[in-house]
Amino acid sequence: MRTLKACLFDLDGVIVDTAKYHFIAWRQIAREQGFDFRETDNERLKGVSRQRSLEILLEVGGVTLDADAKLCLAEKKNALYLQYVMKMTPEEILPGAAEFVKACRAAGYRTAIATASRNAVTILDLLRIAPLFDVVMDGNKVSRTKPDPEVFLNCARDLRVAPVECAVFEDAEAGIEAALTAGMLAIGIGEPTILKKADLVVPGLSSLSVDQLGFEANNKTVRS
Ligand code: B16
Ligand code: MG
Repeated sequence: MRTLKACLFDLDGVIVDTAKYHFIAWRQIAREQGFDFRETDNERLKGVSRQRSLEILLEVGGVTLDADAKLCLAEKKNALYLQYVMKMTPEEILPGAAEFVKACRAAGYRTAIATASRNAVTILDLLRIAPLFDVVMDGNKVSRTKPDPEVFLNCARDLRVAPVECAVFEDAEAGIEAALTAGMLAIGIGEPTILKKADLVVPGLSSLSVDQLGFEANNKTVRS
């Protein structure tokens, strides 16, 4: 049995669907490089850092570029992406997400955002939900991306709780792996067939109650 003290939320795919804007921006970069980038390829970019996303994109198109050209393209993609992000409003928060985070806080859990995105603070401000999180651990503050557990372990450290006292909410396979490596309870948001290793998978935060979360934590044996 474990006592839960904190809830760590991934941003894209859990709190808000920015994947569609990432896709539009990456597809434009691909077209400029002379190849097509499809929505199925976009799945591979979820939860992955910007630089790593570019490498996957270029791999799909069979394009090789030097480091400077890659940096330039990543910056261009981000400028395109931000054109969409800057128009975001609180209506784009995924169903039940803000309510679930508020319920976690009301139940006494500390809360954090744990994301690969370097635009997280801007997005949280535009959605007007920044005050719902005690800690924002984003792509500017970590050096290793998921499936490395660094982002989640940093959250636990800053929240002053033990990793075993944390639950992670993640839509990407690499994020579930990272949570389990950190020794945390891993709640998958999405498809059970993709998030096979998660302790529990739900379609969205609107399908989960804080009581159910406590129940899952109680039933998970602490890994040594
Ligand atoms: P940025 P998450 C991730 O967010 C996205 O899923 C991923 O597609 C993106 O490449 C990454 O953030 C970096 O985003 O370009 O804004 O720094 O799922 O970790 O919240
Ligand atoms: Mg995600």
